Amino acid sequence: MISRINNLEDYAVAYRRSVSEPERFWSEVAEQFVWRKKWDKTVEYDFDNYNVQWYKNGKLNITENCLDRHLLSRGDKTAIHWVANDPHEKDRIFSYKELHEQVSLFANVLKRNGVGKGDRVCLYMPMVPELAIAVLACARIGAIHSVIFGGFSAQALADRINDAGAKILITADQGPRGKKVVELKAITDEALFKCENVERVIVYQRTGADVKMDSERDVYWHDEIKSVPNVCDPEVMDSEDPLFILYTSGSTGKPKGVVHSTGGYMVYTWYSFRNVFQYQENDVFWCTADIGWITGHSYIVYGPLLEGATSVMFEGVPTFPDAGRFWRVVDRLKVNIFYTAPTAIRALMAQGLEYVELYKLDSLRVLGTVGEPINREAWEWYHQHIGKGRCPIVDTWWQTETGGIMISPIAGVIPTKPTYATLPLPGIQPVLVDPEGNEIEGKGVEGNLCIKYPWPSMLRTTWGDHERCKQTYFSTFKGLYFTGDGCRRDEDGYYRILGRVDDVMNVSGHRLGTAEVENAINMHSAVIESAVVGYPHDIKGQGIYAYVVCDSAELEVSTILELKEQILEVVIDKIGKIARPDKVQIVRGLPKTRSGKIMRRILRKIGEGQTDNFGDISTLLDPSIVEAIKEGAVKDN
Ligand code: 6R9
Repeated sequence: MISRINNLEDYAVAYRRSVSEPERFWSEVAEQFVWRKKWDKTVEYDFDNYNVQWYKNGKLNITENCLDRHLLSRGDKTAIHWVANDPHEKDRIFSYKELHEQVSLFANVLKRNGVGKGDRVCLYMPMVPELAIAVLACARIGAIHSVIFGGFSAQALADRINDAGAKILITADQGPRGKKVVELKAITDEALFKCENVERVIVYQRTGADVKMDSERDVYWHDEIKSVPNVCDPEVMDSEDPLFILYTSGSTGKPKGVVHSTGGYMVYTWYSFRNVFQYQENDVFWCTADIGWITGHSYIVYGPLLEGATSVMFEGVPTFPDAGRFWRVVDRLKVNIFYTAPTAIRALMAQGLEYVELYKLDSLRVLGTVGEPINREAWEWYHQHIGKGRCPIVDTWWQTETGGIMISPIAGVIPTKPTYATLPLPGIQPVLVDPEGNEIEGKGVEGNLCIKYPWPSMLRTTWGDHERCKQTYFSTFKGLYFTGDGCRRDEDGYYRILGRVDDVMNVSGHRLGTAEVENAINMHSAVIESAVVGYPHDIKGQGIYAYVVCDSAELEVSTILELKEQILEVVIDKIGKIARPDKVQIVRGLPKTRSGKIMRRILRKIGEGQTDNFGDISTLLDPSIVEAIKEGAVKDN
């Protein structure tokens, strides 16, 4: 069958066909879904004005394919197996039948609260099954979901709600995470002072804490589902209707709402899920991501459910109550496929092997990583101590914008190589280009990673600003989608991602724009200007280094330490803890060229601990600044 790659020969055949006859290839893959009306044309595209349509005029509902389609053959099979933050709390298990019913109930709740096709629904929730249920309920009625990671601050939440123009928000009273509790409802209340359009808030009771409820605006989830029918016919959607918006960082200060559409996203997340991980009918699959990120969307919710798989959903963190938590859950649930981030692997590695050796881990068959480049030590540790040398590691490269995995080994089929994402999936045509946009052919070369042909789950636009989408992804190199990553193709033709070439940092696998963090820092009343760069960090991959210029007349603090504390607070307040700089250095000025451009290259080098080899600094307005910053760096950190 075309949809399943079982060996290298299958891969070679599928890849070749996907390039020589892409329409036929993707048409055949899509055949096995339930379509209310078949498409007229498989793909139509224009990369200059950016417009792409997959499965044109096809009609479908993605939840019919995630849920209804499985009811006969897999009705009693576990769809979602939820594990709580607290190891003493009972698991919650939803069969396909039960999930279908819960989604239908909540879809009716949304309808009763005035939500219809095309409306935006924001979700600000902990990792509870109700988050997946709410996501699917939106898709059921054709509303566009926008999940906002529960670690974002009130300000970041408000910005995203307003950008999406949502009238309704789903949240919870609180969200337990490790030893801490996130006050989701209180943060929501604060955010909503700035969101005039939100008329309704549905609150799921996770902990039962006594939270403030606005009698005109707020209702409880459990009250709402009591009085609605448990049947909800899926809304028939066009293949190109938006399915969701997910905000992500770019090189400007404003997060962009990446828009994915229905038909293509469905086909590609499913195809990539089953092939990369080689999912077999009775496997238990566990992706440890949060649904607030694309990895959770595609490989906790949509990909696995489209396949009829059992997907584990975990509320907690890797180190609570101790660094053996992941492995205890793997043994208890007999997890076969485990997918996590390099930053988690490095954090657990640092805690020592005693937390690993207590567990058998013999159910594991495939391991995966995502989100950032994996260093060799972490790869070897994962391979040897978790996979016991017998589980292939799939190092999956992709992005919020790509919707699904793009370059990755196919487990057990493509031979792996530490730190290499290896080869493109069928349908994906990567190219490396030089700064002028010329394709760099051959092997043993490096360049900017671009994709030259559309694939079904690529982003369609950035919400409310198509021009920005065109500018960001399709204008740097003509006729190509530009990923923002640098990449090497080695002597075997294998791809190795080298990291971002733009002003985007990757901190613990989370994307953050340097400008976003700078904007937050600049909100402090004493700050004149700032420059933020990423620097190598043992656990996080990259840490955040902030160089800050202050106006001493505005300083209302007695010590530099206090000032730094305040700056960190402002960032936490404007964005959230994930954006908290690891190092703050107060400097008297930034290295600027005569035309006023900050030479970030120099700041990056100082961040890396380099003290010489700054290259040509003769264009600097005041070269003595470099020396001063260097000395300060040694003293401060
Ligand atoms: C899925 C996801 C995307 C950026 C991407 C790249 C980095 C992701 C990677 C990787 C090296 C991998 N990245 N996977 N780098 N190896 N296997 O993470 O999406 O949050 O949008 O981040 O993450 O730099 O451009 P997103």
